[in-house]
Amino acid sequence: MVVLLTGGTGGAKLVLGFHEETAPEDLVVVCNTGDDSLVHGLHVSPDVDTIVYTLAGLIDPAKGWGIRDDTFTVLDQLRRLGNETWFQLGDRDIATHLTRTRLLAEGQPLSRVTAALCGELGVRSTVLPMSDQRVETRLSTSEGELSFQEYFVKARWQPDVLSLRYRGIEDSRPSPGLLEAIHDAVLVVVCPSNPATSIGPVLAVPGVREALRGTPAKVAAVSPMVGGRSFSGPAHKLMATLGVEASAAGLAAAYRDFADVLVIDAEDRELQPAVEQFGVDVRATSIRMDTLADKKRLARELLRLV
Ligand code: FO1
Repeated sequence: MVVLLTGGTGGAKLVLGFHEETAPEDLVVVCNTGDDSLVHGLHVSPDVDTIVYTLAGLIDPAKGWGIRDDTFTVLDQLRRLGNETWFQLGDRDIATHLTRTRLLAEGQPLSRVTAALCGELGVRSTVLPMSDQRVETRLSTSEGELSFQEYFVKARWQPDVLSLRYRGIEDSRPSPGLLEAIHDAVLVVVCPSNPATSIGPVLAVPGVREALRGTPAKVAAVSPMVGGRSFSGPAHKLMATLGVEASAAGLAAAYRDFADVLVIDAEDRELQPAVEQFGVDVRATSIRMDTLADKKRLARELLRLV
């Protein structure tokens, strides 16, 4: 069994590579839920949905989130009715949020709701939200305190971030089966997702970090950046909130207590000694995942570690 810890778009590329290269039933994908938001009264779980849509073959490949060829009739009407519409919800995507919101209101935990959505959409891998309890990433910025989506989508990650916290994390518990999956896996992969806002919340759920330290599985992390800049999004800008520099070496510092190996881009090869000084092994290879072939090749390289 392979366990993948991930956020949304960046991590989903590697998740798809694994999905193509292994039996889908052997994959457990653990998703960040710190980005979850209530939008027009609906519970939106962007990272969970990005993974589910990716594995169901529904993802919009251009945006990396939402459903391919979706329409926006509901959003247009919401705008007409005077609602804020900076968060783009497609019509088919809204069907997911309506279903999730109803099932949650009926008392089902998010993990069970996610399993039900996976079942209906034909996803055979296990997709686990990190926790059934509500955790919300809050950023203290030059423009005041913002939720993740207010920072990322509405403010286009322009405000300076002074600090961040995961509201509710102390009272959260890992989703049922999450710690067992980490313990029973042969390989755990930390996907190339934002270490502060995507992986950080997953690691902060009580018990997860300890499980990663204690597992007999090989634990590998893939860098989300090259040359000190992220492939997409603000990962490099937010590394300082973890107290580390924006580089592969900073990532090694952040993950050193549980990572056996860090996969960095060949262009960052000169950082190998700086990573190794944290006691983390290095694999330098191409970590760009523009094509399906790239995603599969990187998954194969990671599988070869075990
Ligand atoms: N990202 C955007 O940049 N703009 C949007 O309007 C937007 C809407 C959206 C709706 C549903 C969903 O599942 C994801 C959506 N995303 C949007 C992506 C999301 O904000 C981020 O990719 C993740 O939260 C970061 O991992």
